[in-house]
Amino acid sequence: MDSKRALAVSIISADDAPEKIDFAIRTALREKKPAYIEIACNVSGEPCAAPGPIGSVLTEPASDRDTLSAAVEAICAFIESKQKPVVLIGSKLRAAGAEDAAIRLADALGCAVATMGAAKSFFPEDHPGYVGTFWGSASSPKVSDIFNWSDGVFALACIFNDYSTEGWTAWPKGSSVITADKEVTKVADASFHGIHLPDLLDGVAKHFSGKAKKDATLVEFRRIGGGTEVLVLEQSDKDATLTREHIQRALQGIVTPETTVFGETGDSWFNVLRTRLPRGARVEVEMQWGHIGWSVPAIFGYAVAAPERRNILMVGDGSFQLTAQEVGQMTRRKLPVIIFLINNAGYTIEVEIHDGPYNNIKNWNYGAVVEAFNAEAGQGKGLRATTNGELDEAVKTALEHTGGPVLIECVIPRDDCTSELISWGRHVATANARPPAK
Ligand code: TPU
Ligand code: MG
Repeated sequence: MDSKRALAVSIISADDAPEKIDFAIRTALREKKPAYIEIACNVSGEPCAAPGPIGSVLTEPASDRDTLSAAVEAICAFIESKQKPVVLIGSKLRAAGAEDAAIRLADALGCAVATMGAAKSFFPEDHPGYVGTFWGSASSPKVSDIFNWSDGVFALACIFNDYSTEGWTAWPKGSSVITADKEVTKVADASFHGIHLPDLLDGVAKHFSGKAKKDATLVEFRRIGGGTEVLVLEQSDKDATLTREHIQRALQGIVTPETTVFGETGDSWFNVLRTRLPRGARVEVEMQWGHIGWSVPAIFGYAVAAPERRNILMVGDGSFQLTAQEVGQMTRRKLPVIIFLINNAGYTIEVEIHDGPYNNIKNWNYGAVVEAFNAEAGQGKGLRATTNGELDEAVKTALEHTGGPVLIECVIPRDDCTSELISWGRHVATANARPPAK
């Protein structure tokens, strides 16, 4: 069930309204996906049967015990048979309610744990087993080496598609990989349904706790120098032309445990992935479809629901132009979202995949756009930085500002991007250029 919505129901009579509405709400809660309820306007005011206790909507059926113990046994036998296992965390872990159980599993196994790009922040980065992002050549330093060396991958709630496998070049599959998900767990030829992921992970953790750690991948990761790289924090020249690296440094400097960072499709993905997260900090990215323009309305909704957090958006100029009007909503709701708008004069991610004149966009005065939304009473603020010093000043202003969003237009050259973007872009371009399968 990887579609965008769980289901849709249509209510055309009051008689079956309670049943259909309960079904839709129950499914939305279980699947952690939207459910649509359509109510015909000529029945919307009609009386219907009173609902029963809420428990019937909220209670989850328990894991099937026999299936659970068979799956746990199969996974434990798989891991026992491996000398160099690793755990890979995927983006469906949170919807499966298994973030805490994954920590207990990692504690029990003691092996290296990596997150996929789309699962950034779904596992604590200060955990001793955490090694960084696994994403082919866009992986954190040394992580890809450890995955290549490993003889067994335990893939938790992962989505493997062209983006997340870097154009199918970094796709853990085959007999040395087991996958466990909200819907199905697969070990070799066996598949198991009807179990909750936290129950499964706890079963495996229980088996391994107190035994000798399966920590070869973590020991080797440290041996080859993994996890030692630090973002250089020394001051850059204040008057120098603004660079991507300095923007990254500025972002890193304001990420607290109460911060949520949204990263839009584009080089913003890779900048956000490079950010070190203290425990509690969250990241939201949308790598399933990578549809540009997602992030501005997404962080608006998030900030309405969690105004107490420091909500930061990093978005490219191209993506921003699709949904810029949602900043007006932030202004209306007085939400102090901080927006790093990366103005690199076009679609740089596409430049790196396949360049052409279609990657150019009309430049905007982005700060003025935000101020235009203020009209009579809004308190949105637009700032512009072309040097390192100007960005530092703008960030200070943004942190102090209340009562509305602050957008900082960060002007950088078109080709100033992360090394991950150019190498990932190359791999995806190669995959996209394959002739169609017959
Ligand atoms: O950092 P940078 O310059 O790559 O980001 P920016 O400026 O936001 O540009 C993003 C360019 C981009 C496009 C045009 N990334 N993917 N696409 C293809 C695309 C087109 N339309 C939608 C809805 N989603 C897409 N991913
Ligand atoms: Mg751009």
